[in-house]
Amino acid sequence: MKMTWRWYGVGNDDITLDHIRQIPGVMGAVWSLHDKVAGEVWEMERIQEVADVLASKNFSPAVVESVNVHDDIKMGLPSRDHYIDIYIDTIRKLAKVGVKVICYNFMPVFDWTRTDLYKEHPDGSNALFYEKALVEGATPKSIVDRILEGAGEKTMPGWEPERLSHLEQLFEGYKDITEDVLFENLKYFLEKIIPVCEEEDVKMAIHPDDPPWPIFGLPRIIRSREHIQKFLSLVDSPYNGLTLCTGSLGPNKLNDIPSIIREFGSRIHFAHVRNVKVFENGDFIETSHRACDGDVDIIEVMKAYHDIGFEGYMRPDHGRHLWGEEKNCRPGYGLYDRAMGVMYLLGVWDTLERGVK
Ligand SMILES: [Mn+2]
Repeated sequence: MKMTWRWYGVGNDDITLDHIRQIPGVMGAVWSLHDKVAGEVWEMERIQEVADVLASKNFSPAVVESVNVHDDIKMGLPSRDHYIDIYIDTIRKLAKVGVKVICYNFMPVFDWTRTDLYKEHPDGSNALFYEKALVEGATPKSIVDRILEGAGEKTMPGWEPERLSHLEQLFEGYKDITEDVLFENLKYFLEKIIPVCEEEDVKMAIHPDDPPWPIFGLPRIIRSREHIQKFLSLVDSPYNGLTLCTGSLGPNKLNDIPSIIREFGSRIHFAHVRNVKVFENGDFIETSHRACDGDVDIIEVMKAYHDIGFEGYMRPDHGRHLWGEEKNCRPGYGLYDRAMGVMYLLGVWDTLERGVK
């Protein structure tokens, strides 16, 4: 297992590479060109620039999260071929600097969705929170406003104000897209890109839907064992793989994550490890990584990875915001709780390595 850390780039993240290299065991920075919108060309000079900065601090550039997929590809519009060509161009360029895994998602309109960015825990820390009834009774626009207002000046992946300003148009575009059609459009995309990935030795790793159920009538197709199995069979190549996110699958308690890891382990290229506490009414809040703090048994998750001999990349996913850091950090991406998360995950891992059961 190779431990990594999501980093938003020079001038775009208060947590610097110098901070990150003091966290034990972190070998790579998970990066992206965060100013690029879906479908935009990634210039080689920009890619090289990030690779050089990472190399200067001894970090691997092997994981990119994300290269976003244009809505025309998800909707299956005639213009998709143009955007797929651009995607292929980006894959080839990223391969040149040593990128081995690209994380992406295929969620229509909304990426991850929450109702509160800073919900307080009893201990005074705060974290991302999802209130089920509120989303069920809300309009998409009101959730967008709520999230963007909460984020203030910070840009957040998946929540680009420009794109979301065309909300009605986006919903109109998806109105006839069922789960089956979305799967077909994903298959079309994969059939074009996976041969290129095989040639370039870059593995694609789809991120599950977060939360793992349909919202606002939009289809969501990566949210259970059955969906994952269907997804992997769309194109049966090791290069068509998963980002297994415990925090995304976790809010549905029917998802047995350790058994999903054991079943599909060889296709998991990137592990997001995060804990969530799920309430009886379906609400959930993100917690520390410690197994007993939430409903995802992180120890069993790590044991499953250890048992399958997982050699892919891992990162602590979101963390809580501690000691007032929410004033400066991106929601979910503070320093302290994620750093403690790394130590917890490595603590469990190191113990397993010693054979202590
Ligand atoms: Mn994740």
